[in-house]
Amino acid sequence: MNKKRRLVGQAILAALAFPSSALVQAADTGPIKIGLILPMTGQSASTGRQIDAAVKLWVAQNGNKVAGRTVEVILKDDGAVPDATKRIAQELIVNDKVSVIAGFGITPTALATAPLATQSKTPMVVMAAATSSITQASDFIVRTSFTLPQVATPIADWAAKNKIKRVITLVADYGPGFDAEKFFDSQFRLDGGQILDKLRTPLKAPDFAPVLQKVVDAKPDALFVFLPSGQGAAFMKQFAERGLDKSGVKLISTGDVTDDDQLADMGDVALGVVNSHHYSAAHPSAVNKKFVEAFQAANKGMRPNFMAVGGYDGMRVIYKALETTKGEGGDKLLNAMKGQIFESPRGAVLIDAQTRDIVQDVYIRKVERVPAMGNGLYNVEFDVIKAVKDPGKQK
Ligand code: VNL
Repeated sequence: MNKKRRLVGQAILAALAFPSSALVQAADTGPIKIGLILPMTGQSASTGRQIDAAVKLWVAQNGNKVAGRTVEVILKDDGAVPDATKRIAQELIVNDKVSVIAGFGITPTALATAPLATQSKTPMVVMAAATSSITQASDFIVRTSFTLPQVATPIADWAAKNKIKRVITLVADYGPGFDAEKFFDSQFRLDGGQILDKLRTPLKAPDFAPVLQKVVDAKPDALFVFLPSGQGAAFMKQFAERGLDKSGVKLISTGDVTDDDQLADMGDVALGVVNSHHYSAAHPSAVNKKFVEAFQAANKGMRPNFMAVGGYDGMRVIYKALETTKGEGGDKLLNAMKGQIFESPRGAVLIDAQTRDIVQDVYIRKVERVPAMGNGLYNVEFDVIKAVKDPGKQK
């Protein structure tokens, strides 16, 4: 074989071995593709609905052109089933030659896909899933949502400082639940509190009756709860049905439980629930007011929740990075995502260049009726812990 032939042969072999978006996109002047994988059906469909709406709002407000090229978002439904997420991601990377994969409604779907991001050098923007370890599963993962250690630690601290001494924890029985349980527990005990019991409910089709009976029997000062977005309303209903809202057991939680997607319809049982999170639709900033108004106008009045903001900010990170690389993907695109600082509807945020995780303010909020906002139920912020890094990475 002459030298030229050999080089061509090697190039073809390399392309076959690494059908990566970076290699293909470099020579391409066609559309830049973003593969958006979300649960549009099944138990986590509200997360898909919120993020999809936020991504569409971003594109409507910012246009579908970056660096002179058209941006195309390809939305796929994985039903929150990890095997489906992985198969869809593979197709998007190999067949559609996307520059970015994004979305990921629940932790198992993000973890199942992480190795593909690494192998193909495709930046993977996690807009929802919130187990601390996700960003360690691939160097190509950037997260724009939050982590459970980030939000569970501040509410433990608040509880200990507010005369709550004996707590039962209740979490969904998988990754983010384990994080919430562990980081609430360690902060609360460090502050001198006592954990009476640690309860868990299955991720799929949870029945809260048996665990709530344990709470009735043990009469703790407070029940701390983490459940994924979409389960809060069902939990609140059963909490009230058992009379727990009038029993003197205080309900405290992460903001996943008092989720803006469902909060308006939860009723009086939610009133007074103190919780911690990074986003409230009632966050009093000009940027947020504009975001909420535009989101509601485009979606028949639907109120954006923290998932929507994770999607909206994820698009910001992708667009800015594409501007920097002039549309190039791979390592360059990943590097351009690192270190971004901007004002999100939630407040100031940073994509930590070392961990690729989001650094953000965490708010302590109380559910109240807000006369200035149609007398609806909202998470009203009354305290803030500034620039919180994921405590899960500091162990
Ligand atoms: C996760 C974490 C999912 C928090 C959630 O809602 C949530 C996750 C669907 O990492 O699976 O609120």
